[in-house]
Amino acid sequence: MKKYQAEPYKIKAVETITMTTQKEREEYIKKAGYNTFLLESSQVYIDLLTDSGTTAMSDKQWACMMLGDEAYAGSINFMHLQETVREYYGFKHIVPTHQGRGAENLLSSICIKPGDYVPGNMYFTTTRAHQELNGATFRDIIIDEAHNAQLDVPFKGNIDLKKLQALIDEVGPERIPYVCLAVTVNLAGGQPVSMANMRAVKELCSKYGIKVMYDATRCVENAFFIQEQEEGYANTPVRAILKEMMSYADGCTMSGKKDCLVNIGGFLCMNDDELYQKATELVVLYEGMPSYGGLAGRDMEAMAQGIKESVNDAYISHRIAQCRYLGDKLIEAGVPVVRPIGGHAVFLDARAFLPHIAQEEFPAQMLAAQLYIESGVRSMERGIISSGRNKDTGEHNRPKLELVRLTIPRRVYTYAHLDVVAEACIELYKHRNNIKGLKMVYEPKVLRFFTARFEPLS
Ligand code: PLI
Repeated sequence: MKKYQAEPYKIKAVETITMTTQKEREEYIKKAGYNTFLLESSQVYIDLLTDSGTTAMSDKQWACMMLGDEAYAGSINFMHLQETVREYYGFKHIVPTHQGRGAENLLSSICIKPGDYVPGNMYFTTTRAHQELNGATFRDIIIDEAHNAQLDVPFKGNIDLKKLQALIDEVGPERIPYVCLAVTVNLAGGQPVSMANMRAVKELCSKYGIKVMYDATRCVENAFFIQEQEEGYANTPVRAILKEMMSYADGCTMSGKKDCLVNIGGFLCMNDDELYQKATELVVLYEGMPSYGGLAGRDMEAMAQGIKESVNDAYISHRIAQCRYLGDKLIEAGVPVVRPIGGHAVFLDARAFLPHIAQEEFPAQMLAAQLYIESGVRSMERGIISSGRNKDTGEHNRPKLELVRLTIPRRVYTYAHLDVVAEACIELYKHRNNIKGLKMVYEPKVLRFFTARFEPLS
């Protein structure tokens, strides 16, 4: 078998991309306030900003778009989506939402009361924002290893059961509405959680009557890592692993824009009838009827088809191979990246890349801007800017991980594109000592990384 498996698909439609000059890119990034989120996509050559909603849908999914039953209520596409989620994920109830954060909003609003604590295996930006908006304090209970970028150990996304137990002892189980367990952990580098850990978290929570709600956003990628690396799963199909994973949860939020292979969509799942009732009361306020939740019928049909395609073993092993192809090239060249390479991206370790820039001078933000200037490749800061400020003290949160994410959209780019990305990073690394920091000149109050603006320090 080849180390980097060839694409298990062929290309049927082509989207042209344009190349710009370095001089043009210097102007574009300046105009965008050194924030890659504020670039126009027409100014980008290879777009590794995110794997969210950037998937190439299959011919079958495009065919599904013609099967949209755009009824206001009870569309046939909702029935298909419901059947599919029940079959592949195993939950009893599903509430569609326009995307993942729509589901997070519903879950946080229904379950959290002010003064509660929500423990999780590292934060995600929108997830924590919804928890905090509803009056909860987030507690990071991921294993310590996850905060060490260079440490190459499996299942770095695992929950530290001692940290979970300590929180239960400290605040009492009645102030923990649920544990938010993410599979995989985006901001740790796309690191997976082992099946054993999921089982153990469920067991501990059951003792105290605490719910376990998954952030299932990249759950299929997580299932692949279990198949590859956890004892006893080598011969189990990803599809079956996924179902077992979900059996240790009481429900999940899902951003369909990642592992469900669609450009828009999400859902909230649960087994509890009462919780479902509450979700249906709230979804009509924020999203729409419980049978469409902010989605067109065609989008639900495409998502149902995407869920089926996502558990195809050839698809998912190629996806991970693409990430490793890029990661291995960088590792060979000595460029510091988060180890092991995760499921959706390669993360440059900006602390090690630019040790001469202090965290308050936003090394990862500047590294993403410089990579764009160098090559037209768009990436994203995942460090101090993404981490925001402490909701009580107003100080910057200072994550140990100061990263730039090179996120690989699903079924979009070829290995040749990834060669371009690798070469650009390697070139930049050679000139890293010339790179200086940034100052923030505009800071929005919530989720600042999306629209904050910066100027280079002289
Ligand atoms: O972008 P949404 O609203 O569909 O999903 C929110 C969301 C929830 N959990 C996790 C782990 C995510 O990664 C996530 C969205 N991620 C984005 C947009 C990303 O670029 O990683």
